[in-house]
Amino acid sequence: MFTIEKASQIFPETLTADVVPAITARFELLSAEDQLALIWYAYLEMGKSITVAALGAASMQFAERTLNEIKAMSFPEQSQAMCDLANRADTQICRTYANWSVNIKLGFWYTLGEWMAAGLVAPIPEGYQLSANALSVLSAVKSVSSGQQITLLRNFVVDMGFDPQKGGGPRITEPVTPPTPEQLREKVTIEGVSNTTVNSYIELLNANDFDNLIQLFLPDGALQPPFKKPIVGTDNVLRFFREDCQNLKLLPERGMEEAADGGFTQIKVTGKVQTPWFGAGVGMNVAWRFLLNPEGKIYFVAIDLLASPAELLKFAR
Ligand code: 45D
Repeated sequence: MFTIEKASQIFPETLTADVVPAITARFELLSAEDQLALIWYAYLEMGKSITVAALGAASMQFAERTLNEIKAMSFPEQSQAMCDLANRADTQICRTYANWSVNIKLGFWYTLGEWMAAGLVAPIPEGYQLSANALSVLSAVKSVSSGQQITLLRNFVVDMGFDPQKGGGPRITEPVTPPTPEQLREKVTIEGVSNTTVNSYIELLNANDFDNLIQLFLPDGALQPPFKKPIVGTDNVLRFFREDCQNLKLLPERGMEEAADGGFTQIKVTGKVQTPWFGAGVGMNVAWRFLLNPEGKIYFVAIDLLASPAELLKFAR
């Protein structure tokens, strides 16, 4: 029978963007100053072709106290606070930061970036020279596709802060917005796949209807986000949906389905995903690899960030 471990190996020919964890690992070895400057340069460079959207003001209120605290500091103190985050130092701000959900962290940096550009927060020093290693990481970042670049930026940011054994306090997350009303939901069609569970998965996630979405999963089912370990079980998967999956746009294109052991069905779908941060400006090339039990419940689904657009068409038999 299937285990999560075995399930995660379905469709082994799928090539994922391994440059992302490789570049992230090299980034982590840089000094805090280099990290901040590198992100700044990468962000400026990307800003020429894609724009970041500030998410709702409502979601920013969770970082507001910390942002105002930083705004009130002197420039050297601000630089220190940002270096502390990159250094994962044990400070109050770093502990607060560690408890925030991904989107709150991104919104916090988005605001700091705006303030740096506006002269309200200490800029990267004029003429700052990146180390040779940092220059090489920066050129690696510039060389990958926009979907891979935004994944890198997100990776750089999420692991900052100080986390005394995962969260010294309660997790701070944005409120869950109500699901899209039925009449405004969009139906999807996927070339080569006609499976009600898969279609419902896409439609319910696009509608932020997480309570119904979780019903598609077996109680011990799992979801594996790109470059992560599987998240297992109803409570954990539902929490992940509520915290990290609001307002995504899944645009599946094509796929294939085939029988697997024990009456299970394995289905691979490829297509694009847009994040609310960049909207239609960045379409990430992804694959969904589903394993459904004989009753059509999801035992496992992996979401992979693909190595190249060619992977969108690859369905080896
Ligand atoms: O340090 O089916 C400055 C799942 C300089 C769910 C800065 C999914 C200093 C199931 C510029 C100020 C979620 C898995 C920093 C599907 C400094 C499912 C600022 C997939 C840090 C499909 C930097 C969803 C800033 C996917 C502001 C694949 C950086 C979603 C901002 C992917 C970076 C979403 C931002 C991604 C990055 C979003 C906003 C990769 C956003 C990335």
